[in-house]
Amino acid sequence: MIKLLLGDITQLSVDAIVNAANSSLLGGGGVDGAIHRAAGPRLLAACELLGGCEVGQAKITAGFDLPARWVIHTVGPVWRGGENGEPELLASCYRNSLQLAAENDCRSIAYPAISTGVYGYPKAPAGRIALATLKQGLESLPGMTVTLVSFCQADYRLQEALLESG
Ligand code: AR6
Repeated sequence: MIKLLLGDITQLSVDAIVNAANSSLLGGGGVDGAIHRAAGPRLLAACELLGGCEVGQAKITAGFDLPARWVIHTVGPVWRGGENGEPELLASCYRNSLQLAAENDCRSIAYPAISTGVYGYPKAPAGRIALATLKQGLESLPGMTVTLVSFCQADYRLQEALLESG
């Protein structure tokens, strides 16, 4: 099942939240900064042990001070016009994060709109990729609930339109 939510992903009591990180996994701005602030310094200490992460891949840590049990750190592609593998890499972020959640017995996972902030991926194509990839992944994970979190109303309305048109 796919649900939409307008709000702050750091507040969610789900099994796992996804972090739109960078390849160092050592924190940054945007949702990454918000997650590190809310999870506390133990998150950075855990991330330091992971040795970074490739674009399109995902790694897991505990959620520490977050209501979520796990944080799944994935690294979205930087938008460079769309002809540099960006769609495949973004799909891979959604797919690998879902897979990692399932491997860790999660039944609920929440995603921010990966790559659509600092990394500049246009929101509508990014949203279509998220929905298509997650719908496909959920076919073999019938018990999993996915929440797509929008941080502003305009993004929420876009997600709603994409979900209805799909
Ligand atoms: N809850 C939900 N969504 C949020 C929140 C929040 N608390 N805060 C921001 N967003 P971005 P990226 C939305 O820039 O484009 C970092 O510095 C935001 O509105 O966080 O993948 C990393 O370290 C946007 O729609 O991630 C990397 O260097 C979405 O989250 C780089 O930014 C993603 O925006 C990654 O860039």
